[in-house]
Amino acid sequence: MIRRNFLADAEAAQKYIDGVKRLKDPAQFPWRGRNNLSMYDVFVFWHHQSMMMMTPPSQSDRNAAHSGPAFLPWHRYFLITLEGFLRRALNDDDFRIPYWDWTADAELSESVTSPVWSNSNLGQFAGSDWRVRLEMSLRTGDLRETDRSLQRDLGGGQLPRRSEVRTIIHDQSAYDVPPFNSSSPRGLRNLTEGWIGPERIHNSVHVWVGGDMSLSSSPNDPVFFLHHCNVDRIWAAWQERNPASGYLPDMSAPDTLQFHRIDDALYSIFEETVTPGDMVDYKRYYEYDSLSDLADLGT
Ligand SMILES: [Cu+2]
Repeated sequence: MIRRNFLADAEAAQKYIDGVKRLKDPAQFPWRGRNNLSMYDVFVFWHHQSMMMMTPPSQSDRNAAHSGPAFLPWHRYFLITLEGFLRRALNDDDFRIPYWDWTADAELSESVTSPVWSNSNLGQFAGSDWRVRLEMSLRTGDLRETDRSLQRDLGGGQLPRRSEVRTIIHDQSAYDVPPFNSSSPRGLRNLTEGWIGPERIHNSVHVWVGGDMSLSSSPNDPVFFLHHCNVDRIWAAWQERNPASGYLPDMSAPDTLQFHRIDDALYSIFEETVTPGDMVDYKRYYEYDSLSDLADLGT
Protein backbone atom coordinates (compact mmCIF):
# COMPACT_ATOMS: atom_id res chain seq x y z
CA MET A 1 0.00 0.00 0.00
CA ILE A 2 1.20 3.43 -0.98
CA ARG A 3 1.91 6.62 0.94
CA ARG A 4 1.13 9.50 -1.42
CA ASN A 5 1.71 13.23 -1.79
CA PHE A 6 -0.95 15.06 0.22
CA LEU A 7 -1.35 17.74 -2.48
CA ALA A 8 -1.42 15.30 -5.38
CA ASP A 9 -4.08 12.93 -4.02
CA ALA A 10 -7.25 14.62 -2.81
CA GLU A 11 -8.75 11.32 -1.66
CA ALA A 12 -5.81 10.44 0.60
CA ALA A 13 -5.79 14.00 1.91
CA GLN A 14 -9.48 13.94 2.79
CA LYS A 15 -9.19 10.54 4.43
CA TYR A 16 -6.34 11.78 6.58
CA ILE A 17 -8.39 14.80 7.65
CA ASP A 18 -11.45 12.66 8.42
CA GLY A 19 -9.36 10.05 10.20
CA VAL A 20 -7.58 12.39 12.61
CA LYS A 21 -10.89 14.09 13.44
CA ARG A 22 -12.41 10.75 14.39
CA LEU A 23 -9.35 9.71 16.39
CA LYS A 24 -9.44 13.06 18.19
CA ASP A 25 -13.05 12.54 19.29
CA PRO A 26 -13.19 11.11 22.87
CA ALA A 27 -16.66 9.74 22.12
CA GLN A 28 -15.30 7.57 19.30
CA PHE A 29 -11.75 6.87 20.52
CA PRO A 30 -11.56 7.53 24.26
CA TRP A 31 -8.28 7.50 26.17
CA ARG A 32 -9.53 5.17 28.90
CA GLY A 33 -9.29 6.73 32.34
CA ARG A 34 -8.65 10.24 31.04
CA ASN A 35 -11.77 12.40 30.87
CA ASN A 36 -12.36 14.10 27.53
CA LEU A 37 -9.04 12.95 26.13
CA SER A 38 -8.79 10.80 23.02
CA MET A 39 -6.43 8.28 21.41
CA TYR A 40 -5.10 11.14 19.30
CA ASP A 41 -4.03 12.86 22.51
CA VAL A 42 -2.16 9.69 23.47
CA PHE A 43 0.24 10.46 20.63
CA VAL A 44 0.82 13.97 21.98
CA PHE A 45 1.60 12.46 25.40
CA TRP A 46 3.84 9.73 23.95
CA HIS A 47 5.91 12.23 21.96
CA HIS A 48 6.30 14.55 24.93
CA GLN A 49 7.33 11.65 27.18
CA SER A 50 9.97 10.54 24.66
CA MET A 51 11.55 13.98 24.90
CA MET A 52 11.56 13.85 28.70
CA MET A 53 13.45 10.56 28.69
CA MET A 54 17.09 11.53 28.41
CA THR A 55 19.28 8.71 27.11
CA PRO A 56 21.32 8.44 29.27
CA PRO A 57 19.85 10.55 32.13
CA SER A 58 23.28 12.05 32.85
CA GLN A 59 23.08 14.41 29.83
CA SER A 60 20.46 16.73 28.36
CA ASP A 61 20.95 16.41 24.59
CA ARG A 62 19.99 12.96 23.34
CA ASN A 63 16.54 11.66 24.32
CA ALA A 64 14.69 8.47 23.46
CA ALA A 65 13.47 9.82 20.11
CA HIS A 66 15.58 12.86 19.18
CA SER A 67 19.21 13.96 18.85
CA GLY A 68 20.28 10.36 18.40
CA PRO A 69 20.21 7.43 15.97
CA ALA A 70 16.68 6.38 16.99
CA PHE A 71 15.26 9.64 15.63
CA LEU A 72 14.35 8.06 12.29
CA PRO A 73 13.16 4.59 13.44
CA TRP A 74 11.30 5.99 16.45
CA HIS A 75 9.29 8.38 14.28
CA ARG A 76 8.76 5.62 11.70
CA TYR A 77 7.27 3.48 14.49
CA PHE A 78 5.23 6.44 15.76
CA LEU A 79 3.72 7.02 12.29
CA ILE A 80 3.07 3.32 11.65
CA THR A 81 1.21 3.18 14.97
CA LEU A 82 -0.93 6.23 14.17
CA GLU A 83 -1.52 4.81 10.71
CA GLY A 84 -2.99 1.67 12.28
CA PHE A 85 -5.38 3.72 14.40
CA LEU A 86 -6.41 5.77 11.36
CA ARG A 87 -7.16 2.57 9.45
CA ARG A 88 -9.50 1.57 12.26
CA ALA A 89 -11.07 5.03 12.43
CA LEU A 90 -11.65 5.01 8.68
CA ASN A 91 -12.47 1.32 8.48
CA ASP A 92 -10.06 1.20 5.55
CA ASP A 93 -7.24 -1.37 5.61
CA ASP A 94 -5.59 0.29 2.63
CA PHE A 95 -5.20 3.73 4.16
CA ARG A 96 -1.66 5.08 4.44
CA ILE A 97 -0.56 8.49 5.76
CA PRO A 98 0.19 11.01 3.01
CA TYR A 99 3.32 13.17 3.06
CA TRP A 100 3.78 16.92 2.83
CA ASP A 101 6.52 17.61 0.29
CA TRP A 102 7.68 20.90 1.78
CA THR A 103 10.49 21.08 -0.79
CA ALA A 104 7.78 21.86 -3.38
CA ASP A 105 6.39 24.64 -1.18
CA ALA A 106 9.92 26.00 -0.72
CA GLU A 107 9.87 26.83 -4.45
CA LEU A 108 6.76 29.01 -4.18
CA SER A 109 7.36 32.74 -4.07
CA GLU A 110 5.25 32.75 -0.90
CA SER A 111 5.30 29.36 0.77
CA VAL A 112 2.52 30.33 3.17
CA THR A 113 0.10 30.43 0.19
CA SER A 114 0.51 26.67 -0.42
CA PRO A 115 -2.84 24.87 -0.69
CA VAL A 116 -1.68 22.72 2.24
CA TRP A 117 -2.94 25.59 4.42
CA SER A 118 -6.26 26.21 2.67
CA ASN A 119 -9.42 25.81 4.72
CA SER A 120 -10.35 22.64 2.88
CA ASN A 121 -6.97 21.19 3.86
CA LEU A 122 -5.00 21.79 7.05
CA GLY A 123 -6.12 25.39 7.48
CA GLN A 124 -9.32 24.12 9.09
CA PHE A 125 -7.45 22.75 12.12
CA ALA A 126 -6.51 26.27 13.19
CA GLY A 127 -10.23 26.98 13.63
CA SER A 128 -12.28 26.50 16.75
CA ASP A 129 -13.35 22.86 16.35
CA TRP A 130 -9.93 21.27 16.80
CA ARG A 131 -9.05 21.57 20.48
CA VAL A 132 -5.58 21.30 21.96
CA ARG A 133 -6.10 19.38 25.22
CA LEU A 134 -2.49 18.71 26.26
CA GLU A 135 0.26 21.26 25.88
CA MET A 136 3.83 21.74 26.97
CA SER A 137 4.14 24.50 29.54
CA LEU A 138 6.77 27.00 28.37
CA ARG A 139 7.49 27.81 32.02
CA THR A 140 8.06 24.33 33.43
CA GLY A 141 8.44 22.17 30.33
CA ASP A 142 5.79 19.82 31.75
CA LEU A 143 2.73 18.61 29.90
CA ARG A 144 -0.52 20.05 31.24
CA GLU A 145 -4.20 19.94 30.36
CA THR A 146 -5.71 22.85 28.47
CA ASP A 147 -8.63 23.59 26.14
CA ARG A 148 -7.74 25.98 23.36
CA SER A 149 -7.42 26.23 19.59
CA LEU A 150 -4.31 25.19 17.68
CA GLN A 151 -1.59 27.79 17.20
CA ARG A 152 0.55 28.29 14.11
CA ASP A 153 2.90 31.05 13.04
CA LEU A 154 3.59 30.12 9.42
CA GLY A 155 6.60 31.39 7.57
CA GLY A 156 9.38 31.53 10.15
CA GLY A 157 12.61 31.15 8.21
CA GLN A 158 12.90 29.04 5.08
CA LEU A 159 11.57 25.62 4.13
CA PRO A 160 14.30 23.18 3.02
CA ARG A 161 14.99 22.95 -0.69
CA ARG A 162 14.93 19.75 -2.71
CA SER A 163 18.52 20.28 -3.86
CA GLU A 164 19.72 20.21 -0.24
CA VAL A 165 17.79 17.02 0.55
CA ARG A 166 19.25 15.38 -2.56
CA THR A 167 22.76 16.46 -1.61
CA ILE A 168 22.41 14.87 1.83
CA ILE A 169 21.06 11.60 0.43
CA HIS A 170 23.81 11.42 -2.18
CA ASP A 171 26.72 12.53 0.01
CA GLN A 172 26.11 10.76 3.30
CA SER A 173 27.43 7.22 3.19
CA ALA A 174 26.93 6.52 6.92
CA TYR A 175 23.59 6.35 8.69
CA ASP A 176 25.03 8.01 11.80
CA VAL A 177 28.44 8.61 13.38
CA PRO A 178 29.85 9.09 16.90
CA PRO A 179 29.09 10.67 19.27
CA PHE A 180 25.57 9.77 18.02
CA ASN A 181 23.96 12.94 19.28
CA SER A 182 23.19 16.44 17.98
CA SER A 183 26.90 17.12 17.46
CA SER A 184 27.58 14.15 15.20
CA PRO A 185 29.61 15.88 12.45
CA ARG A 186 28.03 13.98 9.54
CA GLY A 187 25.72 11.07 8.74
CA LEU A 188 22.22 10.84 7.30
CA ARG A 189 20.48 11.03 10.68
CA ASN A 190 21.96 14.25 12.07
CA LEU A 191 21.77 16.12 8.74
CA THR A 192 18.16 15.01 8.23
CA GLU A 193 17.15 15.77 11.81
CA GLY A 194 18.77 19.14 11.19
CA TRP A 195 21.15 19.83 14.08
CA ILE A 196 23.87 20.43 11.48
CA GLY A 197 23.91 21.43 7.81
CA PRO A 198 22.97 24.58 5.91
CA GLU A 199 19.20 24.03 5.89
CA ARG A 200 18.50 22.17 9.18
CA ILE A 201 16.04 19.96 7.34
CA HIS A 202 13.55 18.46 9.86
CA ASN A 203 14.05 21.07 12.56
CA SER A 204 13.55 24.01 10.20
CA VAL A 205 10.09 22.76 9.18
CA HIS A 206 8.98 22.67 12.83
CA VAL A 207 10.26 26.25 13.16
CA TRP A 208 8.65 27.36 9.88
CA VAL A 209 5.17 26.17 10.98
CA GLY A 210 5.74 27.55 14.47
CA GLY A 211 3.17 27.71 17.29
CA ASP A 212 2.31 24.26 18.58
CA MET A 213 4.77 22.66 16.14
CA SER A 214 7.66 24.17 18.10
CA LEU A 215 6.75 22.37 21.36
CA SER A 216 7.32 18.83 22.68
CA SER A 217 3.53 18.52 22.22
CA SER A 218 3.94 19.16 18.46
CA PRO A 219 1.76 16.19 17.37
CA ASN A 220 -1.18 18.41 18.38
CA ASP A 221 -0.86 19.83 14.86
CA PRO A 222 -1.98 17.23 12.29
CA VAL A 223 0.75 18.57 9.98
CA PHE A 224 3.23 16.88 12.33
CA PHE A 225 2.52 13.46 10.81
CA LEU A 226 2.56 14.77 7.21
CA HIS A 227 5.90 16.43 7.92
CA HIS A 228 7.38 13.33 9.50
CA CYS A 229 6.07 11.21 6.64
CA ASN A 230 8.25 13.32 4.32
CA VAL A 231 11.20 12.99 6.73
CA ASP A 232 10.66 9.22 6.66
CA ARG A 233 10.64 9.36 2.86
CA ILE A 234 14.15 10.85 3.01
CA TRP A 235 15.33 7.85 5.04
CA ALA A 236 13.58 5.49 2.59
CA ALA A 237 15.23 7.18 -0.41
CA TRP A 238 18.62 6.98 1.32
CA GLN A 239 18.04 3.29 2.05
CA GLU A 240 17.29 2.60 -1.62
CA ARG A 241 20.31 4.64 -2.68
CA ASN A 242 22.66 3.02 -0.12
CA PRO A 243 21.52 -0.60 0.22
CA ALA A 244 24.87 -1.65 1.70
CA SER A 245 24.79 0.97 4.51
CA GLY A 246 22.80 -0.26 7.46
CA TYR A 247 21.46 1.19 10.67
CA LEU A 248 24.01 2.24 13.31
CA PRO A 249 24.97 1.66 16.08
CA ASP A 250 24.84 -2.09 16.63
CA MET A 251 24.76 -3.81 20.03
CA SER A 252 28.51 -3.42 20.57
CA ALA A 253 27.84 0.25 21.42
CA PRO A 254 27.87 1.09 25.16
CA ASP A 255 24.81 1.09 27.41
CA THR A 256 24.79 4.88 27.29
CA LEU A 257 23.26 4.41 23.83
CA GLN A 258 20.36 2.34 25.14
CA PHE A 259 17.13 3.04 23.17
CA HIS A 260 19.26 3.78 20.09
CA ARG A 261 21.10 0.51 19.36
CA ILE A 262 19.74 -1.69 16.61
CA ASP A 263 18.15 -4.33 18.88
CA ASP A 264 17.09 -2.07 21.76
CA ALA A 265 13.39 -1.53 22.37
CA LEU A 266 12.26 1.84 21.06
CA TYR A 267 10.58 3.96 23.73
CA SER A 268 6.88 3.07 23.71
CA ILE A 269 3.82 3.59 25.86
CA PHE A 270 2.23 0.50 24.35
CA GLU A 271 3.09 -2.95 25.63
CA GLU A 272 5.06 -4.10 22.65
CA THR A 273 8.72 -4.36 21.79
CA VAL A 274 9.76 -2.74 18.53
CA THR A 275 13.43 -2.13 17.74
CA PRO A 276 15.24 0.12 15.26
CA GLY A 277 16.12 -3.07 13.39
CA ASP A 278 12.41 -3.88 13.06
CA MET A 279 11.87 -0.53 11.36
CA VAL A 280 14.51 -0.90 8.66
CA ASP A 281 12.36 -2.87 6.21
CA TYR A 282 9.61 -0.28 5.78
CA LYS A 283 8.15 -2.06 2.74
CA ARG A 284 6.50 -4.52 5.13
CA TYR A 285 4.18 -1.62 5.99
CA TYR A 286 4.02 0.77 3.01
CA GLU A 287 5.81 2.08 -0.04
CA TYR A 288 6.13 5.63 -1.36
CA ASP A 289 4.65 6.77 -4.65
CA SER A 290 7.94 8.51 -5.39
CA LEU A 291 11.52 8.42 -4.14
CA SER A 292 13.21 9.40 -7.41
CA ASP A 293 12.48 13.09 -6.78
CA LEU A 294 14.82 12.82 -3.78
CA ALA A 295 17.58 10.56 -5.12
CA ASP A 296 18.99 9.12 -8.31
CA LEU A 297 18.19 5.47 -7.86
CA GLY A 298 19.57 4.16 -11.13
CA THR A 299 16.50 2.23 -12.13
CU1 LIG B 1 9.64 14.18 17.28
